[in-house]
Amino acid sequence: MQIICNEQHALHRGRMEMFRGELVPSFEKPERVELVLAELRRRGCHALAGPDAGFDQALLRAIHAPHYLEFLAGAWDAWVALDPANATRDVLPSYWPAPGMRRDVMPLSFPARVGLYAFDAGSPLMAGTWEAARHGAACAWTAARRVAAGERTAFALTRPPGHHAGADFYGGYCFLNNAALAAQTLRDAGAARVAVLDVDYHHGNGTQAIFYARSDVHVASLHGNPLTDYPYYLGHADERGEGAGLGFNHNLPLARGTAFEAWRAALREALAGIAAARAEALVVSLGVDTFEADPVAGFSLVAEDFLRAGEEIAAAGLPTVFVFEGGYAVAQLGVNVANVLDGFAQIAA
Ligand code: SP5
Ligand code: ZN
Repeated sequence: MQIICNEQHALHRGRMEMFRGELVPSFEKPERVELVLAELRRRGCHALAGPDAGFDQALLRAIHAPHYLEFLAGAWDAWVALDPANATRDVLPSYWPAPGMRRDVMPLSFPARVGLYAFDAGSPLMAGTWEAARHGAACAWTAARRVAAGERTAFALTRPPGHHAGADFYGGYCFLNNAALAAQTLRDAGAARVAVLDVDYHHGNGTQAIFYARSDVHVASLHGNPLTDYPYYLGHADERGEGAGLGFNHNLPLARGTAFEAWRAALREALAGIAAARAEALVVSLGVDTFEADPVAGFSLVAEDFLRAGEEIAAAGLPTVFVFEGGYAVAQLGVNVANVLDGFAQIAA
């Protein structure tokens, strides 16, 4: 299998995230990708490559608002300009507009601007964030190009993850929506209809929002019920799309503690919806925070279940781009991700 990865991911190394009133060490860290890569190398059978040349910001504008991209590109310098001592601290938001307050006037104050773009206080932005995110997006774009060119599958092994990032907002450790970019790339390369299957523990609110009114990209997501789990304010079963996109968004919220059998039933339901939408290509937002020992999530999949999950996804028979998302039980991360890919490869071969 083709693995598209980069070294610049390590430039993003958030220090702390806000959790219940205190700053705790960030769960989303460079070791995540390093350990997955080590396990893939150990198993062999994978061709590693960097992103193709020619990726530029114009491609990102198919997914993200220009003013948001400008904000991300300039955020670090604006933060340090506030106070040189900020160079040793990450950006976290402190202020948000309440309902009824103005979002249509861009504040001059940088901390006030952050609150217009960040939807949580758990996603540190630092000096290398923009560069890491752009290289990650380039990997997702490249993996999609490989699949569009005829590969059965490719894996964009990148971080920071992407599925919580919307057209003009970030959160959930995500800044640029890699899966959305991969889906759009497949569309641009000629697939009439594309599906995104999001198996991360958390609802992919950014991906849903980006494609909510579109019928050409069907979005299906299996996740912890937003009544109890992050991102809380989106991901319910009655969110089915709007306008032309009505019927092309499929949420399958599951209770905390859900184990593989029930999870697989939901996966099959999601794949049936993807088949009914007559998708010609598939993007999988591959988070493995569904693992029983994950420190930020609540399902109870075990390592072996990830092999079965890969087999189920391969049985859909679609050209498939995998994009790395969450998964924070670092010791088992490599095995769990490699199991999905190996399960896929066994059926796809
Ligand atoms: C891509 C992705 O998986 N983003 C997830 C963001 C989740 N952020 C909220 C995490 C809540 C942290 N809970 C800590 C529990 C400590 N025992
Ligand atoms: Zn997640």
